Amino acid sequence: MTITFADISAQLATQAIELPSWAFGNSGTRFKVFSTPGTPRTPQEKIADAAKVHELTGLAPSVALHIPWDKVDDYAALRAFAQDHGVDLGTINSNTFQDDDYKFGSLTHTDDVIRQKAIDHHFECIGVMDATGSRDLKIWLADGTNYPGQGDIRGRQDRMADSLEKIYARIGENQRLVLEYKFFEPAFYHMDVPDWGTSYAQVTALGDKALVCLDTGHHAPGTNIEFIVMQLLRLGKLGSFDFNSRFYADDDLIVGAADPFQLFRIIYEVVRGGGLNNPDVAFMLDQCHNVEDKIPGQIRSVLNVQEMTARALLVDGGALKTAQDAGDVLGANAVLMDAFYTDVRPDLAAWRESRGLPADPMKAYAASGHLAKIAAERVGGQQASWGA
Ligand code: LRH
Ligand code: MN
Ligand code: MN
Repeated sequence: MTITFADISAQLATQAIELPSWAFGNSGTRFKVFSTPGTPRTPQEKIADAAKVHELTGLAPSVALHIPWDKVDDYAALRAFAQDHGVDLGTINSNTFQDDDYKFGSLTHTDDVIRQKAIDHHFECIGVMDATGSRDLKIWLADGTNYPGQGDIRGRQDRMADSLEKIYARIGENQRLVLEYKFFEPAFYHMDVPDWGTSYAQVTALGDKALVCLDTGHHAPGTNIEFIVMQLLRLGKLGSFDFNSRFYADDDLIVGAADPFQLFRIIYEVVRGGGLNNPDVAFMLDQCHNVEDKIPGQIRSVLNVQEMTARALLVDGGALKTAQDAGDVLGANAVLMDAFYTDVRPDLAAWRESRGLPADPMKAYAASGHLAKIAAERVGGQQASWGA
């Protein structure tokens, strides 16, 4: 049975992708951070920009915060501000990678005073979650070593387990802890959470409210990411995605820009594994916009995810299974490729219009004059992250 766009539109209607506040700040490389006109100066302005993306796409109803980048005095007021703008506050990201004390580690540190400082930071983040109504605490650790022998890699694992246990004990009834992995950088010899297996082992030891976060940019070149997606869903431990694109390393480029086919394959496994529109799996972006405008960059990103979701939903599962069971290698592959090569853009444009959204959100934003307006209003925007 061929699947048509009409068959999948209901599933598209409930899709939600969380935007990172830091995507709206200035960013660059270690060589240069570029600034763009209209860059937000405050967490409130970042939230307002995220709300703009949601207004034009209907796809981005929440914003993730990074603490301390988005530190404010009154988080309940920030939540009210977000809701007034039509979005919610989402995942709270901790940050133990910009303090001199963490040069040799944070949750893995050998010095109990520093390790406790890192644990306390996570307690503070849980306090923020209580005020914002956020469900997820996302932990990504820069911890690792640069040289063989520099650290006791097993001892570091044990200290991390102990630190995570203390943090997990404070996680509320309706809250979760997600542990993100990354195979290298900033540490080059070893990272303390380099891969999904380590994250899985650590969160499994904690309990049901601890899950894995998969950042698509955090794998070695050639890694079969959709296989990891399948496995984590199968194990009930895929908590969230950080979507972005990479060519070489942790490039944080627009999701779907470098390899749309990979994004399609990932989302196909999400659909196959029951992860789509499943509140247990958070879809987030984790991106920076170094040379392109940020609001259109985020609009493009959520549209890319939507487009590949539509294509993945068009895979004819019945025909695929028949071909697989018959050992029809090329037939099975063709079923997948037929869906991938389907141009869903005209159907999505018409569907958006039928829901009161602009047919082409990119064009609508460009025509809106919003960028010129914020450029005139905002002077001296903030850097996204490093060195903020
Ligand atoms: C680390 C990472 C992590 C951070 C974000 C800014 O590379 O992906 O998610 O919180 O970048
Ligand atoms: Mn990430
Ligand atoms: Mn990253």
